[in-house]
Parts: sequence; C-alpha cells; structure tokens
Amino acid sequence: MRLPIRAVTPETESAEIVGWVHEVRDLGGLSFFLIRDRTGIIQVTIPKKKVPAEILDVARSVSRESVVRVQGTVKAIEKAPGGREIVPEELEIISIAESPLPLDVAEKVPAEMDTRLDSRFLDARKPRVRAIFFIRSAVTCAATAFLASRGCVNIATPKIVAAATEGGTELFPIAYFEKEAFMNQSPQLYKQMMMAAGFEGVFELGPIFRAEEHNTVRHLNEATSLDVEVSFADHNDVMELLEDLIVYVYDYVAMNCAEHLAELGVDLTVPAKPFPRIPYAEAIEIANRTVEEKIAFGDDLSPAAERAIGDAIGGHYFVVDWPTDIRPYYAMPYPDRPEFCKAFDLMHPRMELSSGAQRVHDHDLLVERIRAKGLSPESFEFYLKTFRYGMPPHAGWGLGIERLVMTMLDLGNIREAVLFPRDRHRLTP
Ligand code: AMO
Repeated sequence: MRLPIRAVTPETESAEIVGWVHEVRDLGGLSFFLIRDRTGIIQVTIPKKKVPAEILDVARSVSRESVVRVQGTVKAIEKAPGGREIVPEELEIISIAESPLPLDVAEKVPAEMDTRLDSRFLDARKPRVRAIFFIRSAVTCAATAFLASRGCVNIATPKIVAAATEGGTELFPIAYFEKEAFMNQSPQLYKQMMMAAGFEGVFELGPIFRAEEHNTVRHLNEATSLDVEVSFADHNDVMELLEDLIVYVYDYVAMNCAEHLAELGVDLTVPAKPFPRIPYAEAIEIANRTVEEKIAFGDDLSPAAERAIGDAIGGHYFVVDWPTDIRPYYAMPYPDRPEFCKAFDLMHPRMELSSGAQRVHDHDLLVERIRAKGLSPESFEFYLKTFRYGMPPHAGWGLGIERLVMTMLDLGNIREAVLFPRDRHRLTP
C-alpha cells in the first residue's frame, strides 16, 4: 500500500511510495533520486551493483518530474532528508516527463513571475509555492467556519448581473443573449437583499471582477472576496466581527500550518485586538506629516499615504468616519453630521484589506444617495424594491482574500496568492 512520504520514517521496514522525481544524481556506483509528494521528499538510493538490471534500466530512462512508484527497503541514513532512504526492489515509471522542463521545480534556476505563471502547475509543485496555497486553503476554511459559528448563512449570488454596484466604471461587459450584462464587481446588492429576506447574517466567498486598467502588485482583475452582511448591526458591530475574524484566522494558521509557515520562513505574529480606529480626518493628518503629495480633505488615501499611516501605526487598524462624498451610495451618513458616513476600511500597514459600512436602509434616502452619485435609481429597481417592504438596519464588509494571504505571508506580489491570476495581460492558463 502506498505511504505518504512523510509517513516513511527510519523505523519503517519497507515502503511503497509514489511521487515526482525532484532530483536525479549519478555518482558512478550509486544513483540517487529525490522523490517528492505533497507531504515531503525522500531519497531513493540505487547501488548499481546490488539491484536487478531491470531497475537500473528504468533508473537510466527516468527524467526529472516524472511520476514514479518505488517499492523497497527503508534504511536510516543521517545525511538524507528525514534521516532515511529507500533502496528499491521495484521501480516503475507511471508517467514520464518531457525534457527540458519549462521550469525548474527544484528552484536551482530562478524563474520570472510570467514564466512561473505560464506553467503554474509545475510552479505549484515547489514546496514553497504549495505552502502558500495550503495556507490559503486554511485561511478560507477557518474564515468561513468562523462566520458559520457566528450564525451567518453561506449564500451564493449571481456573477452575471445587469448593473454596477461600486459606481459605473470598472465593469466587464459580456454577451448575454440579447441583453446587456456584466461580470459582478461585488455581491453588495445581493447580500443586502438577503437582509430584506430576513436571513439576518450571511456570508459569501466568491469571485469579484474589476476591469481596472492598472497593473500593480496588489490588484487583480478577478479577485476573491469574503463578503458579510448582518442585520440589526451597525458599523461598529461588524468592525468587531471583522477584527475577531482576522485574529481567529491568524490564530488558526499559526496553530495548524506550522510546517507550511516554516517552509516559507514566516514567523507569524497574531495581531492584537482591538485594532485602533482612526478617523479619516486624523488619518490624513498622520499621512501629511511625511508624504510628499499632501492629501486634501475629500481625497482617497494614496498608496503613499497608506504606507505612511501604516508605518506610524505599525499594525492592523481601521480608518473610520469617511467623508460621505467619497464612499458608495449605500454607506449610511451620520444623522447629526451627514457629510461623514459610517464607512470604514480595514488596513494592514501595507495596504487596504477590507471595506465596509453600516448601510442606508431607508428607501427614500437611498434613492437620494443614488441620485447624488449621478446614478439612475431606475437601474437599481430590483434592489430598491427590497427596501420598500420591511428592511432591517444592517451593516457589512468585503474582505479581499488574496490581500489577506499576501499580507499574512509577506508576499511581494498579489499574484503569488492566486493560482491562475487574471490581470491586464493574462487570460491563460
Ligand atoms: P471594495 O471595492 O473596497 O468594497 O472591495 C473589498 C475588498 O476586496 C479587495 N479587492 C481587490 N483585491 C484585489 N484586486 C482588486 N482589484 C480588488 N478590488 C477589491 C480588497 C478590498 O478591500 N461592496 C464593498 C464591500 C462592502 O462594503 O461590503 C466592496 O466591494 O481587499
């Protein structure tokens, strides 16, 4: 029976393993292979004089990254990875790999990001790259389990839609029979509609599509968002929920992904609660102490401003109390100072991770806000309708999963945190 490579120890007497040929070395009388599966690497040693001729024939014809099956005797040997090796009694090539490889999985030859992404399946065989995606899996599993434990219902909403949510720009139009349609920018309208449906708490983990022209290390044209909406809650309630989630997920990864973190050389520090809440006006003051291009009241925070504030704070923080004019129509203005609204951004010192707000739940005010943004209430009728038959007050947020993983693991490029990135220039694989 096949054993995962990690399960083969110096005490194992005999083992069958299946994996990819990571490295081949020939030292005259001895051949060495390193065989890799998702659990680890093992050395296979072939003493040429002691093994049957068939094994030698197979060993000579095998290429790097081929899939092989090895059945043999396990021996303790100090210098080998894991302190053990296998001397084969059987060696079988299950699937031969062509040579040369488009990419060096053993990472002796470094590769550019584009080369890596062109052969992502090979790139993902690298233990370091695999570690990122195993941690990403832990992050999304932990985050969704956390939200379910807080009573939120897992929903799925359409990605083919008729209207923009985050303003009229940055939409991908698509051909949808005889109608005009778009790829959805955010589940915003749908998650709010489920508050009208009485679900009280919902979450969705899914793709968002942004036709942003800029090509940066922190933007994708298809990203993954964890969206949350909660009824009878205000912006403070959902900020607390978000900060609890971040701490829970960091904790979970620290406890369950030690090996993958070690593979990446990441010493994970779980952020401490509560994260500072910094009013927008104060945030621009902090930024303007050091940034060259000053931020005027009513401007969005530039990447330089975000860095400056991040350096000053040194950890996760919220920017709260934003000017109503620069937030979407659905953000609730403060009743006593309507030029500010109950919107927030969750920031990592390096970049924005999440945006959210208490929402406008009053139909007429919402229509007014949509108009004030120069949008037409008619195109939002399917959404506005849900505000006319009993809509509870509600609040929520959207959290970018790639940015969460990128900042958690200190990755230099958001493309490291997504298997098959979609950016300005990349549509395959
Ligand atoms: P926003 O547009 O700020 O808010 O998006 C929420 C979060 O999603 C991530 N994100 C992206 N990540 C990578 N590339 C992109 N192009 C990209 N765009 C967004 C970010 C961002 O903070 N409807 C609101 C959320 C809400 O209010 O509930 C929204 O979509 O991490």
